Amino acid sequence: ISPDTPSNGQLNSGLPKCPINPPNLYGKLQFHFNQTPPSFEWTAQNNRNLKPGGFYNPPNCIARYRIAIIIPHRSREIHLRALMWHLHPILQRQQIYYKVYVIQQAYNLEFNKAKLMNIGYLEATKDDSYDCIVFHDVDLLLEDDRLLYHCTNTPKHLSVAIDKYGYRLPYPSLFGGVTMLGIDQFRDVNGYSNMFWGWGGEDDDMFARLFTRGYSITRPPYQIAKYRMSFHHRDKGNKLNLLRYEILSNTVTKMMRDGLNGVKYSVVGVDKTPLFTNITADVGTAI
Ligand code: UD2
Ligand code: MN
Repeated sequence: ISPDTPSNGQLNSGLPKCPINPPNLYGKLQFHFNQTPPSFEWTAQNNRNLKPGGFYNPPNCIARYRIAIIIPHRSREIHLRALMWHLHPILQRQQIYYKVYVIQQAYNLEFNKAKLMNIGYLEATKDDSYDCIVFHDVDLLLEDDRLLYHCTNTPKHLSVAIDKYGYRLPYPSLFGGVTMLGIDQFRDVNGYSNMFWGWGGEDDDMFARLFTRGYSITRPPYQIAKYRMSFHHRDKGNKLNLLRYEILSNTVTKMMRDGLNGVKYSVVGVDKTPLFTNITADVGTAI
């Protein structure tokens, strides 16, 4: 990803490229954490530079990076309101060309986070051309905006230090929470496995895929890669996946047949709200 690729339609706009280091960052962020998060409408009122569908293109300089933000979601509206309130101003200060896609699992069958992320990739790359893609848990709120959601040449694990885990990695190969991959890198590992129904394992499988294809993961320093996780119990319909270790043991042999190239889903609806493009998908069931 060359940071010098100007976004389409602005080639001859005469605007300068955005600086490598965004000039108006705040550093440590304030949290109105214990209050109920603002409504989507209130957040939209306070983010007037957004275009329908949660799209932003810096008005005064040419963005260096074009990023699709993918949020897998079901029945976490309060967390989604908090994330929209918190994240949009950060991404705008970081002068990114971006769009937020919420991939909503339809119906109440077993949750399949990884399949929603595959769907997010496929639908976003049909919608526009991006340099990289961010997969973002709905409940993670960045504590310091000096952590840049800027594309890098290697896969990046952004949520390094989370309050729930005592601000350190629970284990060295953790690749869950908030991650960023180049568009081609994600395609090169055939995306996520579609076989992880319920909680756990899909992020470890992705780590194994990247390792198998020779990618090394980079992590920003934990001093700024700090997140708070909005409180939650285990969700209904997302019980511990008892097969996760068995599926994980077959990652290397299966990865080229289980992922982007075989994901079966149907889009039930697309709603361009002011803050995000809401794609509701039927992901089917395990059998
Ligand atoms: C960890 C990982 C997460 C995922 C999960 C195992 C970190 C920081 N997070 O999170 O990435 O690997 O373990 O699957 O390492 N969700 C819904 N509705 C549901 C259930 C899940 O929207 O009913 C989404 C939502 O974006 C949520 C994410 O899936 O943040 C992960 O689910 P979780 O937050 O319950 O899992 P958690 O916190 O154990
Ligand atoms: Mn969580």
